[in-house]
Amino acid sequence: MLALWIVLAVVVATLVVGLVVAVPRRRRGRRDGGSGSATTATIDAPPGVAPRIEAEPAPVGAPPEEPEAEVGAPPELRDRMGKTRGLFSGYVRALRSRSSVDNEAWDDLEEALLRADVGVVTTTALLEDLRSRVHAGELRGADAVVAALREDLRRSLDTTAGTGLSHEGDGTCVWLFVGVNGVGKTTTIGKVARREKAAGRSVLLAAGDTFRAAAAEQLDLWAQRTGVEIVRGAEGGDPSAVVFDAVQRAQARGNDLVLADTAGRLHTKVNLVEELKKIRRVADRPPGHVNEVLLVLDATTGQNGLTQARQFLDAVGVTGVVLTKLDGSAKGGIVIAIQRELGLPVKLVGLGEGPDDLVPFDADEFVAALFE
Ligand SMILES: Nc1nc2c(ncn2[C@@H]2O[C@H](COP(=O)(O)OP(=O)(O)O)[C@@H](O)[C@H]2O)c(=O)[nH]1
Ligand SMILES: [Mg+2]
Repeated sequence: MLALWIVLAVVVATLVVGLVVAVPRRRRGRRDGGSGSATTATIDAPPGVAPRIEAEPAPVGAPPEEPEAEVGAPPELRDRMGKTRGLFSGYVRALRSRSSVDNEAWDDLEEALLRADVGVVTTTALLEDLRSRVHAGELRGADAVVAALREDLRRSLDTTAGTGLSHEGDGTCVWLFVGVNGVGKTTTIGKVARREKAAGRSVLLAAGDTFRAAAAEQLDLWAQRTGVEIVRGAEGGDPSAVVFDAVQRAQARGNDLVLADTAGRLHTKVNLVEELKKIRRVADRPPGHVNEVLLVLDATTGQNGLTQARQFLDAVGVTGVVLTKLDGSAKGGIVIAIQRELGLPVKLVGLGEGPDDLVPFDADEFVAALFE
């Protein structure tokens, strides 16, 4: 009996020791993410909050950090636009099941467009046109109205087709990223750097958001992740000087492209606009030339984003929009409002926080995602 108790005690003790050793190992493995890379930093900053940076300390004598592996397959717009699609396609299905297009049907369609944040101006214009075509006998029945709306939306996005990002010109090409705090400028720069590098271009990042030290650190992490160079300045320093240095460095090193981050907030609004104008002027001086000024807008803010956009438009000559967080928003209709009300092409769309979650905007895919 005593022998049996001793055997049992030994077995239990072995199990306990095994667990104590195994659990921390498993936790550590998860934090490493199994990427095999020394770069394990993650950024998880809600808008306006300094990013939380968690990094495994590199062991002494460890090899230099390797940038992340190959660019992965881009996400599908349709898969990531679940919220907008769920909302919009539900209304469209209900409309199709109606025997006639009565007042209630028009109200439902209006509600669908407004809830998807297409905006009052654009919604009114689209529906007035459809109504008059129904009255003229040109469109008969709900299916025809839905098909016509789809075609109208597709056509209103036509001007965005084929508007890629420009690399033209001699010297150092600069793309500036502007927009209010928290919309996703820094994250987008990281993703763009990765895409451009994968396309064979040599990229240099300019940490032009000198408002907070954390902003440059966040960009630095993206530089490490993507294996590109970065030029940083001091916190509170002159952002134009950082961008100027970056262009000089890029010219000296033969980089093809400078991606310049900017602050979304200074101490006053007037200063921000003036500062952005200055950055643009400095970046545009030979050997630099600004080919793109990309206004980054957060899709979850919907129509408020348009108000922000107008302030930047007048100041810095925006060439296109990057619409971020379309994955988390039911307000994807903002794409249509941006195009129709601001006359700006949406060039890129952010579909998540990961390094590959950025795709060129495709009007056909977008409209199909809304209706199917
Ligand atoms: N879901 C989602 N989150 C995003 C996207 N783009 C950026 N974010 C997140 O938005 C937050 C703010 O981004 P950040 O780049 O710091 O914004 P910035 O202040 O404009 O530079 C971060 O938590 C990002 O991970 C996107 O396309 N989808
Ligand atoms: Mg930033």
